[in-house]
Amino acid sequence: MERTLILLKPDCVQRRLVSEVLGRFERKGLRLAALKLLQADKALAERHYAVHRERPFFPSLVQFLTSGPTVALVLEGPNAVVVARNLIGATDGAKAAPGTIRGDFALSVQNNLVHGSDSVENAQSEIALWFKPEELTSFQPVDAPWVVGS
Ligand code: D4T
Repeated sequence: MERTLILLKPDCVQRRLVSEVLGRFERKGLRLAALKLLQADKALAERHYAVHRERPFFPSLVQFLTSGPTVALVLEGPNAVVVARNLIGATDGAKAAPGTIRGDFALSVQNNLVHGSDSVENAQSEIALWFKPEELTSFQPVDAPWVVGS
């Protein structure tokens, strides 16, 4: 069982696509472990995208992530990291495959609606960055035997 951090970025919230995007993860069978709407400040955005600090697009990316509210969530399930990344699609919305979230709703590289952790290790540090331990919960959905088998 894995956990992954998902951000529904400010463009997702502004475009009222939160329920659509969240619904795709839920329908796949991943389950919520945490969920909140918050306004990211510059420090949080810079830490989240610290790996890109030297890239030319970094200031614009931080500006974008702090430009409005973000929905942060933790999803849980078997192979949650790769399952979520596959649902999200390629970084550039214009090139992302149809059927993926970005392929269906995004045309931009920066404004690409959603973030998903790219490894189990990064998921753990990103979850710790966006959530306090007491904000995380875990439960066994009643349909688990039907979704993941026994
Ligand atoms: P995230 O991290 O948001 O899930 O996106 P990806 O994992 O798909 O892509 P990434 O880490 O390479 O890029 C992080 C973030 O930076 C934006 N970006 C990226 C940008 O604005 N300009 C660029 O040229 C690139 C490569 C988009 C996502």
